[in-house]
Amino acid sequence: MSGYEEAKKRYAAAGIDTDAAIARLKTVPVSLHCWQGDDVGGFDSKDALSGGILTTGNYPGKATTPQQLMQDIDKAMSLCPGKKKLNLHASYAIFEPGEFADRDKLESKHFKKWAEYAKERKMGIDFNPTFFSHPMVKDGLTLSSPDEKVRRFWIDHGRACIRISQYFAEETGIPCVMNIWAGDGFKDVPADRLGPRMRYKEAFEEILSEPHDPALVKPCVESKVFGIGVESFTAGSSEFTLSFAASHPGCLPLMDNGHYHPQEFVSDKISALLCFFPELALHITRGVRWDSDHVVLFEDETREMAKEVVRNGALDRIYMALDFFDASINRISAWTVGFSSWQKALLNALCLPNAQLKKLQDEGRFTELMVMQEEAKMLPFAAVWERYCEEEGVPAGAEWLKEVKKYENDVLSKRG
Ligand code: RNT
Ligand code: ZN
Repeated sequence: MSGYEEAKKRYAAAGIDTDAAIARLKTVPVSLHCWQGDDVGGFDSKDALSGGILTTGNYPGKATTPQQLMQDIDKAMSLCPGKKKLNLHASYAIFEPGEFADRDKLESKHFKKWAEYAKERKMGIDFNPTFFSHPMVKDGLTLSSPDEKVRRFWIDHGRACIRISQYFAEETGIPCVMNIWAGDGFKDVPADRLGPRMRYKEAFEEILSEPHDPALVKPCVESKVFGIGVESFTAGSSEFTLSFAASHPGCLPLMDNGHYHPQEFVSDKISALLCFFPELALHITRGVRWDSDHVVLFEDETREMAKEVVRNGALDRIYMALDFFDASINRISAWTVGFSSWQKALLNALCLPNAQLKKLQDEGRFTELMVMQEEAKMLPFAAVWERYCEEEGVPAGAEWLKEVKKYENDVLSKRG
């Protein structure tokens, strides 16, 4: 008997159908973020990364052109099992030689190559306006700036992005999740907190007033507790974005698990939001001591978040995207480990006796609940994962690292 057949029997004895779990996972899209490939650089500006986020490290071989980035994404995706979606930022617009459009003037034609790329691969696209790394970020503010010209520029950018999101959805036939995150805030104690937040609110409303089909474009608002250089105040705090989404039908809250106090857990917040929102969105990351955006690993909180998505029956209500950027390691490996870790977490959650565990809880049998939850950790999950990878035609285990090394030798090391 193969390792998988043996494992399948063990799971079946616990009431779990691993074939069904694998089949289900194959239908669930997860968005892979383009920005791990070039340290959030983008193609539209030479400005250094700013806006409260930061990459550290200088591993050689990063993509500097659209062709390189597409080639690298292809490589990473070929090593990851599962259904993919591509997550783009507006700063990844592709201009013809001599052409340029500033962010407030972006059009769908500047993303035609990405739409074609995604269509050829039968993927959907998610999109993000880019409210950072740009000279129009004034005193750390964009949509909440007291300067009317600054605000106008960024509102126009947001509206342009709604049109581009609609274009992506129409081209690919798959809804486009458009996430609004701006790092607007203050380094030191502000004298006025309400003013910036009211301006931010009104700016969001103007952006959302751009005509779009709510079945095709899913606008989200992402909160954050603080950023580097804006430690004292963030306009888009958790209360702000949640209240905004709750009071603006069609707008989804987006939780990034790096954006809360270290003892707050997004795994606990998912069910709270599911009580009120028909749909929500996640940025899956790994914060080490702060919102450091380390590569996602198959660790406790990752697993717990996936469990909450799966056992609440919310795989179709939660848009899942990865969000990390580590410039200190091979970027293809970073993508592969991060994407695969979330795949593992979802598969693991699908292979747990969720209904039985819930029953134990409801019957107040907490001793058995603890014992059974611990026992479930010992099921032969590796064999199920390997079968999933095999069916998806990707190398399981560290086999894929050999391919990355070869790619590094043949392609990445030849980049200037
Ligand atoms: C920043 C937010 C945001 C960005 C991306 C690049 O703290 O997490 O989602 O990481 O938009
Ligand atoms: Zn994020």
